[in-house]
Amino acid sequence: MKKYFTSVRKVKYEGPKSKNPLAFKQYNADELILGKPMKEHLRFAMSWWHTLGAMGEDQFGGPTMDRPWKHKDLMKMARNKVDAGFEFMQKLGIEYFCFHDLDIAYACESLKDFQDALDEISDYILEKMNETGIKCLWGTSNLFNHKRFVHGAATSCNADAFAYAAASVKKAIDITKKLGGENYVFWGGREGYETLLNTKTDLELDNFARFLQMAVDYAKKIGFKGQFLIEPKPKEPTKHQYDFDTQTVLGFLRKYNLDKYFKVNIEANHATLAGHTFQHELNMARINGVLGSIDANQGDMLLGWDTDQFPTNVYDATMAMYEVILAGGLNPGGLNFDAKVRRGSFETDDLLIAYIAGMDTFAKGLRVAAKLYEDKVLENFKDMRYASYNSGIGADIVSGKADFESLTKYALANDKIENKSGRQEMLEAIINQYIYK
Ligand code: XUL
Ligand code: CO
Repeated sequence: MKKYFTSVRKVKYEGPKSKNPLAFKQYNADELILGKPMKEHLRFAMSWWHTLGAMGEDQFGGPTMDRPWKHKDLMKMARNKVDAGFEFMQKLGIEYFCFHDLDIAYACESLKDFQDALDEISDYILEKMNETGIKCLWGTSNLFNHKRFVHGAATSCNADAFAYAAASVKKAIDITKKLGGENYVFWGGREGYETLLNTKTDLELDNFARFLQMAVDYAKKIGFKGQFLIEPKPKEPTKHQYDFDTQTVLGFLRKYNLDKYFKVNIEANHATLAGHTFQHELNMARINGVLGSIDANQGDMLLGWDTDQFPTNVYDATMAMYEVILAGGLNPGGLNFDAKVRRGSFETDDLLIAYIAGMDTFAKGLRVAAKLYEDKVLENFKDMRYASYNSGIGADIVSGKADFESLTKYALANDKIENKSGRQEMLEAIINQYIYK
């Protein structure tokens, strides 16, 4: 079989001193961290779309990447992509992949032809999965690319588009189930609005909930046991996306009694587009018990759009893995690189180099976060900071015993409030110290 990534047979762990660009410096799959192999903490996944589909196009220019799996015959190309993807994952020791229906197949004139193509290509993917042991982290349906979704999918003003979207999600759940997918993602590609002048937000949101309820009912019916995930994003492609951020998603799910069926897939660059840190979104998901999975990437803080860059920021990865550890891990979720190489990084080796950089960044983040966690650096400080709630009036507040009258009585007798420093700079310096090690 044709090989696509010929520069390396297998990417190995060579340690922090290695100068080999095609070796891991931090990611040592089987090394135990907090009693668990690194690979089980991280559960890395390859994104089919960015890795095998993206060709370097942007708003101003066409493809820059001449991928060796390109072929005029679209089914042949889809099969080449399967071969290339599995070779890539095996070489990097990545055990999961994520896909949209459109990225594993290709656009067809009719829905029937598209579904037939999906059946054929998923048979081939399944063959490769059985051969290699590589698994599916999640599947999804692309409900944003084609012009039929110009006004949205489940939130479209056009009921025919709603029906088409339902047929697409039904099929994508079928394929995800066939591939043993551990999760299914809903990213509301165009579920939002451009202007309120033409939008019935009430009907759109009710319909969105109806759509998600249908997905829940269908999954039950066919015995799909994967975790449903919603991926928040505040804007882009629409000016306002309904799944703005984790807290907005939770408010929506709770209103429609859907909260027990969904968790969230947090994407780093979506968090920053919402004006949050990556850690904020993970934290909000964790404290609400809905941290499902992660799309790991980073944005460019000087640009206002979704750049989907490979993560290289060790500080952010550390704080992200710290939240993951506190959440008790991601399983059945994982860490999917929803990231693409830059337009100028057009050689196939750049894909290997980018994944190695991303995997090393999160491996280093995990190492640092595990030490912070073991030493209880932040937890001890926080416990001390909130100690006033452990006894006396604080304990009465937390237990629900206090009311405005009892608090007023207390405040009148204790009106000289003494606060202590939050020691932010000290904590930041300690985190740096852990990273220096
Ligand atoms: C888009 C995005 C998607 C989802 C899956 O911003 O992140 O790739 O992850 O549809
Ligand atoms: Co994503």
